[in-house]
Amino acid sequence: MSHPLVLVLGDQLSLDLPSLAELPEGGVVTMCEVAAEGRYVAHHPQKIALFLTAMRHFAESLKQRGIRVHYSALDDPDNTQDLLDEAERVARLYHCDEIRVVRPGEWRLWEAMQARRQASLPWRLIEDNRFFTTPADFADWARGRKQPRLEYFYREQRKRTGLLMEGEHPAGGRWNFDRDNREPLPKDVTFPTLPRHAHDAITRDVLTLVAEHFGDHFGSLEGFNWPVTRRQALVDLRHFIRHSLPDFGRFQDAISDAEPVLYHSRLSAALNLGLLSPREVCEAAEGAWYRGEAPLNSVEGFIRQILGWREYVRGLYWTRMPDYKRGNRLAAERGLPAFFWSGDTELRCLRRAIEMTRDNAHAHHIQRLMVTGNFALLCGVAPEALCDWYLAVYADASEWVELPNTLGMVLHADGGLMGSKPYSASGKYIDRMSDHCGRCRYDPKQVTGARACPFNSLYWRFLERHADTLSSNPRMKLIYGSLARMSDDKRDAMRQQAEAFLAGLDAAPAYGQGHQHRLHRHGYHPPEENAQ
Ligand code: FAD
Ligand code: DLZ
Repeated sequence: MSHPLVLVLGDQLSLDLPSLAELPEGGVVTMCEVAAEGRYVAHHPQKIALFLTAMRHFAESLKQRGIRVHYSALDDPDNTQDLLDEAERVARLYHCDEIRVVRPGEWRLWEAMQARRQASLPWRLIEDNRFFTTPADFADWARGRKQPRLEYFYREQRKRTGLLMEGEHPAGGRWNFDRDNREPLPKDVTFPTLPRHAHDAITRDVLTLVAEHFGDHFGSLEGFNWPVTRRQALVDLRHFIRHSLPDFGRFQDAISDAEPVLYHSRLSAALNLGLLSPREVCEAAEGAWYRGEAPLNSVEGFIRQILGWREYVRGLYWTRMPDYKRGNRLAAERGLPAFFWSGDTELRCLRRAIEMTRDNAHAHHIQRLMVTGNFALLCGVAPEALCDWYLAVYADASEWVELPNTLGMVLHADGGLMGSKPYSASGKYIDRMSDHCGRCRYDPKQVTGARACPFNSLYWRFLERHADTLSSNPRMKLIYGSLARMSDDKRDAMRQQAEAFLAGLDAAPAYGQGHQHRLHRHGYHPPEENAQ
């Protein structure tokens, strides 16, 4: 009879994980904290701390259920500090004859595990059942479609799950209520405050450990307030459904200078770590609509993000990798602007998005897409540089979800799989959807001149530069018409304005120069200060 070791990864913290359900009598489970996973990109310290403390809490809950767990802590002297090597070391310790693991969240690990399937200590990969769809389901759906569009995938998902369905028909008679979901924020709005999660001894130890080992990474540990157990994640879910979901839809696209979360759920990290299941989150939102506690535009919009987008990006990732990662349709080659690692820029919207990222290891979708993402798209930042940044700085970042969003949705580098047109926008859009511009040194109404918002000239330069690829896109005909009607002089002036701005960006010191003192200013202070 086989004597397996079950490896539970940092984003597999679900008691109903299939490898745990199949655990034989006396079977051993291992969880491994390893430095390599904290460093393969320089993850935000809050992200590392979240993974490590959530892993430690999960290991405790397995032990309380009588499961034998070998937990490799980061500072164990024998720790090999590499995920696969460490699991193999533990397997030998317990005389196991195979290692079982549920499909990891990143291709690089999946590939390395596959390569060891025939080894003397073989790895056995088990399909992850914690999503609505498997990669095979997605491949079946996408087969024969020229363009696997989200909207059609999402409708199939609604029919398959019955979520927001009235018999054969979508609830409310429409699949999509997006047109009701584009309001900017009114002036006197107040937002729900996220629940505060007390730091217990486990979290306090981890925060100290992370400050010690990863304190040189971009990001502050100070405001760490992530749910680190299932119980805390459920508190956040209930809080969101009650206080934020009703307004989620209306203000889904809005951006605030002061408020990082608005009416978003901030549930992505808990979902991605496995503390919450996507089904329970969608059902909780659906229940609020049935009880009359949240309007359909909000509930449908929210469910679409999880049942639609989240599953769709995962399907794309697993069916298109590894080629997907090499996509660079717009031949973008610029390095990442240095201020992405410091927030040191006079563009108010970018400064605030990066400061919020530094402080919270989080920014909401529109900040990621229309502020930092849009800017990188317009400047022509190389996909690899931008993807590494997003993967590093957000607590919810795992490559299966980060890569299609960054390379595909933001940079249009997949040639239009994720979106039929690039999400490029000028300063006008940011002005309409946010309250940043009134506090900025630049004017969103000016295209050239010393006070002109750089987004404007960059936007027109981007359209000019990619006219061969984009001008025939039916969704971009109108904007290319406007460009064509501009005088040559105006176009020359805009082009020069954009080029001068980009030359300034390239001349700025590269990442690493002079950012250390800023990181220390935002470091984690000893546990007693944060203890609650
Ligand atoms: P809400 O707005 O409350 O949305 C609810 C849930 O829907 C989220 O928790 C998330 O699970 C899901 N969701 C929403 N939009 C998307 C999307 N586009 N793709 C997949 N799931 C979605 N999300 C991640 O979970 N991890 C990432 O690494 C990540 N990287 C991103 C990078 C870029 C450049 C962009 C534009 C988006 C990225 N997203 C990522 C998607 C989205 O921005 C985050 O899921 C969202 O901001 C998380 O905040 P929230 O939980 O408050 O989301
Ligand atoms: C992000 C992360 C970090 C920082 N540390 C660990 C770790 O020590 N052990 C672990 O199992 N996972 C960690 N992770 C998540 C991994 O990088 C990776 O994304 C998932 O394990 C893939 O399923």
